[in-house]
Amino acid sequence: MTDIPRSHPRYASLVARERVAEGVKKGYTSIQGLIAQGRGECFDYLIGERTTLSASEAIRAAAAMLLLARRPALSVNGNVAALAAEEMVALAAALKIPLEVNLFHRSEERVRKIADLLRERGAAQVLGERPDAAVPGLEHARALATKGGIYDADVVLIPLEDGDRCEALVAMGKKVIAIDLNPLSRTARKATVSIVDNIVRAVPLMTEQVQQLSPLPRSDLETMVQEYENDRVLSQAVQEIRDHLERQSR
Ligand code: PTJ
Repeated sequence: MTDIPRSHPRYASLVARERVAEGVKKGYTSIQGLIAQGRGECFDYLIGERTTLSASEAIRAAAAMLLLARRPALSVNGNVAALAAEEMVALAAALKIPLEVNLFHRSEERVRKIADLLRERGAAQVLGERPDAAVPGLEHARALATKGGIYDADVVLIPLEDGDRCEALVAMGKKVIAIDLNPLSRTARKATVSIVDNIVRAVPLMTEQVQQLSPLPRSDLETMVQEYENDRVLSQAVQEIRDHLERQSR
């Protein structure tokens, strides 16, 4: 990786870019992942490269939803592996659940490399290498899922996803938590809880929330989930971008 000095004003963003480029070189991130990263960087810039109030609210609701779930699942693709492998392993450990590799541009080699990377970073169990079910309504290999994982889950976390799979999972009756820097994306619009934040910031905050909320009674968690309104939170995310741009252009 290119050596980025910590003093560089765009340190975090440049390190993330290097990680995705490294993922492509090592063969676990798709070449298309570079374009997704560029789009993400642009939205992160508009948001102000911080976790906004609306994102914090979504993160809290997502943590409550994961704790209430009968069978939660966490999906990992090539960009997620490059940017937040350790952080996803920590979230899975806090929830005591496996991670599942689930790819848009699927190749068996990439699935294996991502699973190996997650195990290297300490994952106790990784699903996705031997899918035995398919999400209805999706064509081709991206429908592949695992029984006991995403296929049977009642709540699924899908970071950096495309809208089709989000919609298909919702159509199966699942609650879907998205992490997507674009508040206007189809994924963000279709998900049950949309976290408009960079995965690099959002996942550690989710793990923190899972740890903080886990001692609470179920009724408190249920109230948090019931009070959460995704449309309102997404409108707030757009307003936060507007406000940020206004401050910057003064
Ligand atoms: O590894 P694969 O084959 O499963 O492919 C993964 C990608 C990400 C290439 C694939 O899912 C894809 O093409 O996704 P999209 O349709 O480009 O959507 C990705 C979304 O994630 C976009 O809305 C981006 O703005 C957003 N995004 C990109 N980087 C980040 C992000 N959101 C949060 N944090 C990021 N770092």
